[in-house]
Amino acid sequence: MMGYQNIFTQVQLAGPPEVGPPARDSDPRTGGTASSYWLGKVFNAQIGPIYLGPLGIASLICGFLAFEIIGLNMFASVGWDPVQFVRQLFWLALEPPAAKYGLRIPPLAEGGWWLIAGFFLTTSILLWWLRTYRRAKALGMGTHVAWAFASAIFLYLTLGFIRPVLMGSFSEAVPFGIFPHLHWTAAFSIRYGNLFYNPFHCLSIAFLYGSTLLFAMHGATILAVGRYGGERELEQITDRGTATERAALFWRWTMGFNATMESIHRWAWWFAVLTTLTGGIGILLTGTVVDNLYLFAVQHGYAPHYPATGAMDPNTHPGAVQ
Ligand code: 07D
Ligand code: 07D
Repeated sequence: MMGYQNIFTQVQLAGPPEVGPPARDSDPRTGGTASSYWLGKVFNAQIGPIYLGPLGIASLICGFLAFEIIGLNMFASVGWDPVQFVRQLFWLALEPPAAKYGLRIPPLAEGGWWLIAGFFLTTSILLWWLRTYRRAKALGMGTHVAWAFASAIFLYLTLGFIRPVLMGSFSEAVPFGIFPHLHWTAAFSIRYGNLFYNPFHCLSIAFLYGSTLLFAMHGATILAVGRYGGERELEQITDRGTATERAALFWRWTMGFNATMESIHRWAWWFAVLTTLTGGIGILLTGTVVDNLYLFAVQHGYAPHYPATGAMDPNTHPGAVQ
């Protein structure tokens, strides 16, 4: 029923399975497709065909190995007690080697497992990147997804490998673990004088916030003109229909100008890509080029000298814990 649509209603199409166009290379995609009404509530109802090429399988194996090494080390850290493993799961960690090992190979129990897990996780991610690149080529698509993913991988590699190597120690890298990686994030900020004073952290935040704003505006706009065929966005680049005209006029009315059906996707791509690209640059410079971000900010006139704030150091208050 093509009735009135709002944000809580949607149209679920059901038809013969869609197998997709032929690929340009050998094509070991599974024949099978299935359909799920409930998955269709949020995604597309059709599941598959999936493509399990050698890169995909190798990536999943490496990812599984990393996951197992991390999980078993966490399990060992609670004396193989299943109850404590579940209870403390979010707090458990597989930590990188201590600073005394520098970039040398440490014993397994003192960071060796961390290195091995990191190796497999990185291999898994890089193989998955190749998969996104090669599948796009096989379908005759552009490689925009792969290059966006590469930007995220750049931040990941900076955090866990490139910067630690520049600093001369794997101890600088991030631990595996749900809360432990947040503790690392907080400690990193404090250690290097408050990440808020890193201009690249500011840029990364602006692009992250900008990404959510753009995503909300774009998603809302297309849904709002869905009844005029607005979701056929790309056709409407060359064949501007009434949906595009209404959407564009809406934004000119409300904010004076509008993106186009094509340019809005470039905006989205660049905002997302620049979040992790500027972020990675910021991390790369912290501790390597700038040792203390607060002092750097004082030096460059965007943070006051401490006494100039007039605030009392709480440690000097009567009754402060000494
Ligand atoms: C929704 C797409 C799906 C992805 C999901 C995450 C894993 C981890 C755990 C094997 C948006 C899958 C999770 C594979 C499995 C183990 C031990 C993406 C979506 C659902 N973080 N971080 C999270 C990672 C860093 C920070 C959550 C990864 C940096 C803060 C999840 C990396 C710093 C907060 C997670 C990474 C940092 C989080 C939710 C890699 C600075 C939160 C993520 C590989 C950037 C939030 C308890 C999410 C949270 C959170 C994963 C790196 C900061 C566990 C894989 C070192 C401040 N991070 N993170 O939804 O709830 O992403 O933490 O670099 O508050 Mg993190
Ligand atoms: C982590 C890219 C890698 C992920 C990959 C995916 C898998 C498989 C499996 C789905 C996220 C791997 C996939 C493993 C998944 C399944 C099954 C992207 C990643 C390859 N900060 N901060 C940022 C804010 C503070 C700190 C960025 C806000 C404090 C550090 C972002 C605030 C301190 C780092 C951001 C705030 C601090 C960051 C991350 C507010 C802590 C980073 C962008 C309001 C006390 C990272 C330059 C991103 C960075 C980063 C936001 C505060 C520390 C914009 C909004 C001051 C150490 N912070 N932050 O996309 O780039 O990450 O910094 O207070 O390293 Mg911050």
